Amino acid sequence: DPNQALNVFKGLDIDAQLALLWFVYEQMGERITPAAPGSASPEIATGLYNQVKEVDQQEQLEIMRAIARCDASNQIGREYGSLSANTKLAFWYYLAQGMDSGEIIPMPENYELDNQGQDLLAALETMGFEEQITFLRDAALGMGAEPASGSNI
Ligand code: 45D
Repeated sequence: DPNQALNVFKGLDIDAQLALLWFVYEQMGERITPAAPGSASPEIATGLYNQVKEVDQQEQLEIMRAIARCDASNQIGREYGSLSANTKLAFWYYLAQGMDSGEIIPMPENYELDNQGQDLLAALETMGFEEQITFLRDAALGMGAEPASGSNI
């Protein structure tokens, strides 16, 4: 179930988390569409995406790693942290599309998930679309630094 999957996800190292999201994106493919209008803020996600697009590839990767590990010293990670769950997910979706179009650093050609990651991917593949979205939304929600006024005091 999505909750158990999330626990496994959080146990992966940061690079494996990014790689797993990428493989999920590839596997969901064209079924991902902006579902309910208004449930995300596409302008905000696009604005943040554009900031990532501007920097060189290595820095793009460092930004994504910083978000994934909730690094509060990263400006984009802090902005990300203040977004709603759906907008966070839309942002990851734009990043993945950017990887497809060549605007964002691609996956290394021969990257392979470790066993734990492969098992998780296989488990996610058995889930329905709604459950996958639940997993992704929770995964995206758990990333990024809390805003200064948040509950992480
Ligand atoms: O060199 O608009 C490694 C809703 C190794 C509704 C690497 C929705 C080292 C509103 C770290 C692997 C929310 C339902 C390199 C939309 C190394 C709405 C790089 C749906 C280079 C759209 C790895 C949204 C990298 C959905 C760069 C369902 C990995 C969105 C990057 C789903 C991975 C989005 C990325 C998904 C993965 C996005 C960017 C699954 C993104 C996945």
